Amino acid sequence: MLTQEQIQAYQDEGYLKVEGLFSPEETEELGSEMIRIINEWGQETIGWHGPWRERYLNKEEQQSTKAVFLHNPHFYSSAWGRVLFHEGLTRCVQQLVAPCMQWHHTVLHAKPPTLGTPFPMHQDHPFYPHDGPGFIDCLLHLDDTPIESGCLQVVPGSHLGGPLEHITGAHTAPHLPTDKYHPDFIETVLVPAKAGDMIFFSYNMIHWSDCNRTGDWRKSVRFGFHDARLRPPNKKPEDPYNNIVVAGFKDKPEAA
Ligand SMILES: O=C(O)CCC(=O)C(=O)O
Repeated sequence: MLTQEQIQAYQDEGYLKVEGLFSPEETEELGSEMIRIINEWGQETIGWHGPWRERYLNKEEQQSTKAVFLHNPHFYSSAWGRVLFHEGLTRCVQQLVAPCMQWHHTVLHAKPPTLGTPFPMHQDHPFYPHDGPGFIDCLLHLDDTPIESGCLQVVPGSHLGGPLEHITGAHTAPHLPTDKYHPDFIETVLVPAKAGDMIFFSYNMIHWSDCNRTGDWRKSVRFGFHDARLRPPNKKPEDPYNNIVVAGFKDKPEAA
């Protein structure tokens, strides 16, 4: 159970780290299953594309970063299916957002050893817009993630301004314009973590992370959940918008 102070901190700052939400045994099982998934199904890329790379990386590094991204680990491993109903996780998202929570996605973001890719400043809203603020990202750390391995960095309170305009298009992953939003101009808070820690954050919170410059992997998995009443803004009212309900019961909305 979260305390009232933790819930208030999430509401005020837009993020909350919960240490040891997953036990060492749970983290070890999920971590070793993930290594097997990466080895059998994973593919290394340079990470997100886009003009932002010129502002975050030197010329040589722009082409030599490494990343392994993988959606839906539950397609390969039942442990990654069961975890959607993890009691500690579902209780936290209920307390932080709403009594009935719907799963949206699970995605691995792994930064391999030298040189794991950075992520530019962005909100997650443009990746999966919904019609309200009740969307929470949950970053489960599978490895110890010190500052040098490219831990998450956040702009506390930035979620309160709502969705911002991002640079988008086929040539780039959505990111905030680098002439205004860049670590050179915007102060951010480092959130290093240990394996088993979870960082909860609003999809409207501005965040980024630097390269992994250590000799170790930095693997984390982001779960996205939202208040089951939320919908993508351009969905027709008559079209259902359902997915796995991980906590609570989804009431039928009243006809408009
Ligand atoms: O894992 C990270 O460091 C950041 C990933 C990210 O930007 C995200 O989950 O939206």
